[in-house]
Parts: sequence; C-alpha cells; structure tokens
Amino acid sequence: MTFRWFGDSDPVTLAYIRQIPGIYGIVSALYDIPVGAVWPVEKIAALKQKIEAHGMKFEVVESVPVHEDIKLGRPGRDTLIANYVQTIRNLASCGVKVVCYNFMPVFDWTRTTLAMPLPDGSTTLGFDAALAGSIAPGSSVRLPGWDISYKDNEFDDLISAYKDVGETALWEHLSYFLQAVIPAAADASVKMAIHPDDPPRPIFGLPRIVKNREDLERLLRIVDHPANGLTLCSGSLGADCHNDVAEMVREFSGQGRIHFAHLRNVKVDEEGNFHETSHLSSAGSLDMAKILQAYHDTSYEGYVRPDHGRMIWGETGKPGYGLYDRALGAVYLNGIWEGLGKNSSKATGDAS
Ligand code: DNO
Ligand code: MN
Repeated sequence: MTFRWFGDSDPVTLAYIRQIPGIYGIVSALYDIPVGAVWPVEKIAALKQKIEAHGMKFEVVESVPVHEDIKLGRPGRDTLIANYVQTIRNLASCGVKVVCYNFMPVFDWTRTTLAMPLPDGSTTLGFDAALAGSIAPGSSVRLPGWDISYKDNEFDDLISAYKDVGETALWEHLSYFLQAVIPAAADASVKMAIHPDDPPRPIFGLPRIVKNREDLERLLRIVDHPANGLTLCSGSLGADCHNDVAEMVREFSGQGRIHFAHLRNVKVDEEGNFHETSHLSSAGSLDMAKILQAYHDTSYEGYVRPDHGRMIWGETGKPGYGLYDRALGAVYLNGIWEGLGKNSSKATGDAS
C-alpha cells in the first residue's frame, strides 16, 4: 500500500502519511524539472532520503510526464526519448521499480467541477459530459478541473497541433515511444505502467487511446514484455460504465502486466457523467471487493494506492488529494485485502 505525495509544497506531510496504518511507500515525482529534461540523480536521491527518513520506501514514481512532441511525433522526439530513458536509468539507480506515465494529449485528468457538493456535506470531483462536450477545442473556455501545465498561448497552439494527429497517428507515436523506452526500462529492471485516459473517451476533439480492454490489450502487445505494463486505475476505466474493471484486473493481472493499482470508486451513468465517491463499494458504481478479489485470485504482488478522495472534515488543499478520505480509503482497502487472505484456500489450508 502506497500513498501519493506532492513534495514539500503538499499540505499533507510525510509525518502524517506515516501514521496511516499499513503504508509501505510513497509515490511521488520531481515537480520542478521541466517536461522533457533529465531528472538528475542527486535530486532523486534527496527525495528518496526524505521519504526514507519518515520510515517509508520510494519505489514508485508518478508520473514521468511524456513531452507533447513525443505524442505529436515531432522531429525533436528522439532527443526527448533519450532524455526519458536517462531519467529511467537515474531512477533505477536510486531504487525506483515502477514508473507511471500517461499518453493523454495536452490534458492529464479532466473534470468539470472540483468541488461538487455531496449530500453528506463533503465535496468531490465531478464530470458533466454535456458541459465538456459543449467546449470546442481551442475555445477560450477554461475548466477548473483539468490538469495542464501550459500557459494559455502554448495551450492553444498545442490544441491546434493535434488537429493533424488522430487516433491512428497517436498509436504510431505511442508505439515508437514504447519500442525505444521498454527495452531500456527492462535493462534497468524498471517496469513501465501506463495510466489510462481519464475520463476514458475523446475530449475536446483530442484523441484518447487508452480507454478500454481492447486498447490495453493492443498496448501490451506492441512490446510484449513485462516491463511494458499498466497502472490499472479503477476510477478512470470505471468512468465508462461499459468497462468491466474486475474482469480487466483478472485478465491483465493474470498475465503479470499490472504493476500499479489505483483504487477508487466512481458513480457513473449511461451518458458518461460521473463523480468520485468514497472508496466504499456501496457509495459508487464499482464493487471494490470484487476488484480486490480479482487481484487476490491472480496473486497480485504489485503496488497499490488509494487514488483520489473527497474533501471531508473541513480539509482544504489539492482537490482529490486531501489526507483524510484517502487515508480512510487505504484502511478500507487493506481491510478487504486482509479478509481475502484469511478466507483464501492458502490461508485456510484448503487445497480445493
Ligand atoms: C487519476 C490520477 C491521475 C494520474 C495521472 C498519471 O486517476 O491518478 O492524476 O496520476 O494521470 O499519469
Ligand atoms: Mn488514477
């Protein structure tokens, strides 16, 4: 069980995270390195040391961002890919075992609201499909809930650059990236773990290619090696009610290709609207016990973290990444996992 931490500027401290029962490690990144530049060993080592001083491990990075020129297949991509590979080597030299990344054009996750009120007085991240659908690519509308690190002018340029890059080209650019990066990652004993698109559908006219079982299958076959793996995010994939998350876990964990499990619950409808809920199964549309059962049945030994949480108990801070609800999630998930262990044939000695 791990917990995401955004570095010294994160209002949630390592000292507090340590007090959550059952936390093994911290998931973090270097946030002051420009996208595309090599992460220096000294900075990685300093981060590791800080985390270890609080009694936790640093074995998972989320994320090493992929430069837009790689996703766009622009001429400069070879240098950027060489930098990416060097970053992987540097991370490996500091003991990092899994690197999470994503291949979403321009945006990381997108929400139409960051503070949707729930009946219990908490607030959560929400997505209104009609509202998102009404925004034309390149229009001046800005949403509160999208994770981008571009200035407005760069942002508009990027959106127009993607006019010539549809799904087919994006797949080609992802293949090119994987064919260069996976052998180097394998060589450094690092497992790459792509995060699915969130939400799992095209938005603002931009292509999205990591949205469902077929996409994951296709991706894994591009370089059919364990170093080419998945961050299976239940909440991202679960935002499409046609995705059977437990079934995907069973299939891909069974193949040893899930290296990082993001666990959270969402309440979804047929139109593609959704909001995030507490981790509890009854609070949302996903059966968390069934999902964990699938991990357990396939002897999953990878890393796990509670993904986003609601804002509860008056907490303020980075939406989705407060302390309290994520801590409740970690404990709830650990509880299910402990129960599965005690009920399994291994634990009871039942050979059937
Ligand atoms: C959404 C979150 C994301 C994720 C990045 C990974 O479900 O987990 O912020 O961290 O997309 O690159
Ligand atoms: Mn996630």
